Formats: sequence, structure tokens, C-alpha cells
Amino acid sequence: MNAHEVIDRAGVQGRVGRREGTRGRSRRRGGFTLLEAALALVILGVGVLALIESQAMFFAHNRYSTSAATGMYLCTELRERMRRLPRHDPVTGLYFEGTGQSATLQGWGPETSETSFLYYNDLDDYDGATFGAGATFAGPIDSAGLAISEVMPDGTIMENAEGEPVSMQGWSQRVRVEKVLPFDTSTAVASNATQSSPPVAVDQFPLRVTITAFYQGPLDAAPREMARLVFIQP
Ligand SMILES: [Ca+2]
Repeated sequence: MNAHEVIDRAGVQGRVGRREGTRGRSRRRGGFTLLEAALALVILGVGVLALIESQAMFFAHNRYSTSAATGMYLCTELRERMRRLPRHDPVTGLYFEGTGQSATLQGWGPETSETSFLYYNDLDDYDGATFGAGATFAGPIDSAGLAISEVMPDGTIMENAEGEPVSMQGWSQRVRVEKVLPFDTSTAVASNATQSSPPVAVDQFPLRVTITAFYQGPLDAAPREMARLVFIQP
């Protein structure tokens, strides 16, 4: 080994030593500190939270639009049933019995023989009627007067223990019928109202029919209005 070789070898050893030294230091530096890991967790957590929140919002919006569409469907079914009916009973009509102060209004609401909504033959019969669980009549009903069945998420109709279809759960339809002024259908008047100038008889007022669909979920304290439909029968 000559002097050059000794120097070269020392140089190589020095470089190797330096390199190893560097590698050793970088190994000590490698990985994440606790602070870095905590920061990464916070950033990740904020992102995941935002994602969960937007998902929850999406579900809430989806549920609302489904409910609104179902409510409007129930309103239109009942309107289809009612829209071709006369305002007052075709046989007895709407009239006053007696004269002067003792005159009483007759004919508003179902006639005595009309014990079920299936016999309702004019609009004022429906005033105050509700269709749903625990309501005046079972329901909700469709335009043919049949109870609308509850449909399961997979598209099949829900049945009870006897194999009979179950009515839509939690939904109800309510009807309100009001007399309105002939030239201002936004102003309701009493069912016994008359007008002297210009003369309008007690049975000649247009009717305003308001159909409201309510939904009460298993966790709701009270029914909530989901849709409302109004039509005027001139
Ligand atoms: Ca009637």
C-alpha cells in the first residue's frame, strides 16, 4: 500500500463515515412528531365532519322533497274526487228554515242519509272531513275513495297479520270548505252569509276548498303540514 492508496482509503472511509453519519441523523429526524400527527388528525377530522354534515343535509333534503311530493299527491287525489261535485246538495240545497231572526241555515255539511263519504254528493259535505288513522274516515284515500296502501321501500305493499293491505302510515288529508265573496275569492264569509247589494242568495256564493296533507312520523309530537292545495268552485 503506497501513500496514495492510504490517503484514498482514508478518504473513502471518511466519506463513508460521513455518509453513515448523515444517514444516522436523518433516521433520527424521520417519522412524524406528535404535533405533526395531531395537526394531520385535526385537518382530516374537519374534512370528515364536513362530509358527514353534507351527507346529513342531503338526507334531510331528500326526505323533505319525498314528503312534499307525497303530500301533494294526496291533495290532488282528493281534489280529483271533489272537483266535479256541485257546491250544495242537488236535492235539498242550501237554504234558510224560518224567517227573520229565528232563521237557521240548512244543508251545510252531509245530509242525514249521507253517513259515509262514499255518499257525499256535494262540496259542502266534505267541510271538516279528515281521512287517516284516527280521523273521521279511514285513509288517506284516492280519487276513487279507496284507502291508499303503505308501500315498503322495496316496492311491495305492506300487509297486516291477516294479509290485508295497510293504509299509508302517518298520513292524513283534511278538507275545509268555505264560502267566499263572488268578486274576492280571498275573503271567506260565514256559511250562512248573504249579500244584499248586489244581491247574492245564500247558496250562490263561490266555494273555496282547501285540502291539506299532514304527516306525523313515529317521533313527531304532532302532525306536520306537508302540502296544501286550494281550488275555487265558482
Ligand atoms: Ca250532500
